[in-house]
Amino acid sequence: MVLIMIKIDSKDINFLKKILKENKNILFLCHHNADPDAIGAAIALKYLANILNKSEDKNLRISADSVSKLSKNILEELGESIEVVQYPKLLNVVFFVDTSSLNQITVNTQELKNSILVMVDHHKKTDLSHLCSLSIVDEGATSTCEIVSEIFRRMNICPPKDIRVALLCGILYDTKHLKLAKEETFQIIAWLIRDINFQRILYLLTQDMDESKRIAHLKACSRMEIREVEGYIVALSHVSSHEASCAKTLVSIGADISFVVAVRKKNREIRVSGRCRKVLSKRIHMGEIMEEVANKLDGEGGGHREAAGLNAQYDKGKSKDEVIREVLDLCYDIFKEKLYSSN
Ligand SMILES: [Mn+2]
Repeated sequence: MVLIMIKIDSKDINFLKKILKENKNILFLCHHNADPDAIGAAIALKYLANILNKSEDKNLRISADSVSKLSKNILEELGESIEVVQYPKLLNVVFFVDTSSLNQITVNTQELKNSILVMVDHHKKTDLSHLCSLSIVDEGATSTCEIVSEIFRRMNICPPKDIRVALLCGILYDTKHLKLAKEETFQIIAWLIRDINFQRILYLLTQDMDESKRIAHLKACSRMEIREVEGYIVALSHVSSHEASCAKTLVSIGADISFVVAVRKKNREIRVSGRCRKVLSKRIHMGEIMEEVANKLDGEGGGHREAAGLNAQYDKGKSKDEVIREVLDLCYDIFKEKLYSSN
């Protein structure tokens, strides 16, 4: 069997080994709202640093300015902790884990130049990688955890069970429970999963939806207005928060296209989120619709073919109901226009 694996330059593997062996003060930085991929990769890299460096007085830390709820569950389950702090104290070596640019972290940028910088990531490279002495970046990898697993495999080190659980969580999370997995993802999973119950990993990655989100979904449904254009079902609704998730829900339960408005009087802000089915996205582009609606509202909008949104200022001269009505009508009209012109 030919093993298809992520390609990492042997020179890079050796250089990484050298950095970890020779440095005992290392900070592993994760991006804002650190997700299971960032957390899993950082935990595993810290473990690697710990076994490669023999000093007694090591200082190996993981830090992020915020951590997602799911990541907190995983950390708790594995008995790991990370420091949640802005402007962490920088150490001799600083790793950017699952992080491609400086706007994803809160650090003292000036002080960074006193450290050896290393990047391990799977996003598109940015200028930050030029500042790094070593960047192990593979845009083709589904997750940073997949890259880190491959680093272990190439170094011939099989990490202990807890570390493999952390890596599997990251891979499962970033591949949307394997929907985005590639052949090499399965190869690396086969290598990691020995003695691990796959259902346990899936369980670690499930969480109850917030009550506020569930209520918003239900309100969006109960307030929904249904219209029809050329056989397409258009769902229009409004909530005060979670509009994106509500728009997604309306499509998932049967609409072809949905627009959900949230008027936030306090912030004097109007937000709209739109979603449509893949079939419909072959005819219209949600991002273009949102951009055009935003223009009419003097706001800003855009996005992808199937998912998009906009922000605009709320004009206090009008009542909330009036604004909601106007904005939804506008979304509907522009959608209709775009649909007709696509014929
Ligand atoms: Mn990631």
